[in-house]
Amino acid sequence: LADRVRHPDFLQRVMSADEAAALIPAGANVGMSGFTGAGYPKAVPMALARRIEALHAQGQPFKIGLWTGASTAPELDGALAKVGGIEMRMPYQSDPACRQRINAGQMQYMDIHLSHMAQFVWFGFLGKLDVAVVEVAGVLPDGRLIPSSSVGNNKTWLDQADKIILEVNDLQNPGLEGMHDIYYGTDRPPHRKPIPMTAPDERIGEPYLRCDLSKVIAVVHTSQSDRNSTFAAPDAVSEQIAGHIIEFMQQEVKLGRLPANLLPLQSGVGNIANAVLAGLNQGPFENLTAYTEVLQDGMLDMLRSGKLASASATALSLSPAALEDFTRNIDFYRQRIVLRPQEISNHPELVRRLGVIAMNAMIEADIYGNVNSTHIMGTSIMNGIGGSGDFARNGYLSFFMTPSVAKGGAISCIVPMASHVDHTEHDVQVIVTEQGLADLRGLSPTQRAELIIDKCAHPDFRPALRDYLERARHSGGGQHTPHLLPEALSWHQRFVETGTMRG
Ligand code: 0RQ
Repeated sequence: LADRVRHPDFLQRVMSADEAAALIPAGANVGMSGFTGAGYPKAVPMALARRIEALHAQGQPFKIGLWTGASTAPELDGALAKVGGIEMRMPYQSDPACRQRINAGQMQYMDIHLSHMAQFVWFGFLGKLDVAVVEVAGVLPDGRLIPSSSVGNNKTWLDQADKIILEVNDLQNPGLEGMHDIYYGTDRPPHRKPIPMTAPDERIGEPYLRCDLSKVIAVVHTSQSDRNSTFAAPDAVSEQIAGHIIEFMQQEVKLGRLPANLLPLQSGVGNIANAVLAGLNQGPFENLTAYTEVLQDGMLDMLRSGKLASASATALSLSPAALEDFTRNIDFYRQRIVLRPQEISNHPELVRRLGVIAMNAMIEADIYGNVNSTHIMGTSIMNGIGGSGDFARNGYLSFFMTPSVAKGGAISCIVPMASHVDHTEHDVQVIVTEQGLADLRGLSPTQRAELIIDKCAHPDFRPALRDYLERARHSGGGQHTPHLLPEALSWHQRFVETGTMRG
């Protein structure tokens, strides 16, 4: 471990994961590292879960408040949720065990914009942060920390927590050193200054995390890889969605509303996002840039092909094959990738200034362009809003994409009224399904409804949507956003009762 931990006082605090987990008190708010399955602590959460399980078996209550960057992995969210160890989880999760407990009402979850999390902690809105558990790639002789494969909220956790537990993971590539840019210029209102960044690849901070040694209560050695999920190869539906977006962008360039190399791209997680990136990699645009939160396989492909000149993010989220390439060519990638705190990667000021093109997947949209990114049938959480709101509200252009139907065609992803709204009609400029693309800019609600039904709805559901709109227009109710209130959510109710939205 001495080659990774080059400060003697940190070395003196080395202990086992079980010993470190024993230092976390019941009821503590714990800020853990981790963002989309990268850079999360692996040993301490598992040890804490074992401890909680043993205590629960003896009838002793023990839960923590668990704050992270975003989603983590089975060793963290999964292990702690399974033993009933989480009282309140924030800000984004995608773990099946967490989801199950949240939807069963056994665990609290506060789903907030990823850019809000750090500042809400500085403001004191969420209570005291007791312990930080942060994975790092190493410790410098002067006590600064080399971040690992994600930055997330680590700067804030290290700064705000009373006590710090570090996991030094020797499977994290030492070549990550120098890839990060940690900005320490943030302050609370009324003392805020403009963030001095005008290009997506600009470095404005330092490559290391600051750490107050007097707060470090444990250093744990781990040797375990990140989650590294594999992505499915793009399917026909994703490719069609990607095709519509690229055609639209070409048109915007022709009309002089986008530069030839577009504007910095933000791309959400998942297979559609990867298909869009694959499409762009084959597409006509050169010298692209990315200002996003997660770097998936698709962006590495684009960096390698030269289509993408640079990428800024807060986390890597790579398949095993992409990780291998990343490891082999880390010097190449270090010149082109900047990893930043999520309060910077998702900052509204920067997203607006840089003119980011936001592309995110959704669960459903209604005919007026309100978007649901998070809830199934209005009540059950899927994952969370993540960064989609940070980018959609503040970007130059905001795309939301989905296949037109889900669950083998039983569900229309275009509905009369969204069963939950994460992105309002005011923040949604373009809706895309495999059927087509609806450009909603400059349109009134009823104009939007006609376009969304025509361009995006599945042909099987189009007549029923047209019929709904038509009857709402003759219902005698308000005609700005016509609705039949008793019927507006009847499609969802029908699915809940019969397993299909089809009448
Ligand atoms: O369910 O797995 O049980 O079959 O929802 O749907 O089509 O696999 O799509 O994996 O791209 O996820 C919006 C959830 C899409 C994701 C969402 C069911 C469908 C399937 C998943 P099954 P797909 P994806 C940056 C940006 C919010 C956060 C965000 C997400 C499952 O993209 O979490 O944007 N976004 N972050 O069957 C009922 C519908 C449905 C439906 C799909 N209309 N009704 N179920 N499903 N449509 C990243 C971060 O912020 C970290």
